[in-house]
Amino acid sequence: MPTSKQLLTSVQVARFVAHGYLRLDGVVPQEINERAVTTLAEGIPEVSYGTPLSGAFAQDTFIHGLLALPVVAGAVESLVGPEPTVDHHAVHVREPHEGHAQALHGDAIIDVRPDAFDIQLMYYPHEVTAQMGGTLSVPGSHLRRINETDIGRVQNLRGQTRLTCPAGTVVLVHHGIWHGGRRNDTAHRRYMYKLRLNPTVPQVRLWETSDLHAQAVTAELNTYFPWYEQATARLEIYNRVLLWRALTGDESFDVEYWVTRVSNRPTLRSHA
Ligand SMILES: O=C(O)CCC(=O)C(=O)O
Repeated sequence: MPTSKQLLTSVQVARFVAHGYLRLDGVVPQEINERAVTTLAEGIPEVSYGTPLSGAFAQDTFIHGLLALPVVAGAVESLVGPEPTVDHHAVHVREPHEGHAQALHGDAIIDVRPDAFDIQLMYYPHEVTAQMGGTLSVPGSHLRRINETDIGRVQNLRGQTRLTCPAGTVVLVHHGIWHGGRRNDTAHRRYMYKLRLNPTVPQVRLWETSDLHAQAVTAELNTYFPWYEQATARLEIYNRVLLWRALTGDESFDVEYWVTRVSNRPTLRSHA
């Protein structure tokens, strides 16, 4: 197993910017998964808002082991930098035969920061099957800003994904993603551990950037999702370009002409 952290590539970060999440299937060893299930059932330690991540969790906790995995450490650092702080963490349970699903929502209040985002690490220590109430999320929804359960009455959207995954799966999501726990129709509790992290450094080129100008980067940023109407997708592409400009520091980057067109302010350039 590699021991140094594995930073993301530009294509992977562009995919995160377009989809609003990054999936790492089955990356956590079974030994950590087993400790996690025990801890999640018993309760997790309290952590104050704003605690530096490096000192937040004792070495003997499953959380420390999870975050030390090179693939997890590298993905986290690529998105929020080397020394993020803990916003909060929580255990999310879908109870056996609970009978209802959680409403679709975005976490916390409307958040329109153009040049920063938080990530939420969602960790599933056991297998999640289709009947177990996996987290529903809507790819590409994270930049269509909403306030908490504003979209709660929406039951289904084309292209939504309902997570099924092997034990030891980690999903890193942009704070704005629309999501909700689904109904658990099995006789077993479904656990998910969620950790929100705040960046403390500018989120500029924090990943492995050798492929920064690859055509695949633009292709990722130009992804359309089924829930967009053809015309409204343009707003999503526009917002992604703004985020990509912030993440790369490249103020000239565009997809087609979406941002360049509406940035044109001849009056501000005029010396007349
Ligand atoms: O339990 C789940 O699958 C999702 C729960 C969640 O993310 C939330 O309550 O914000």
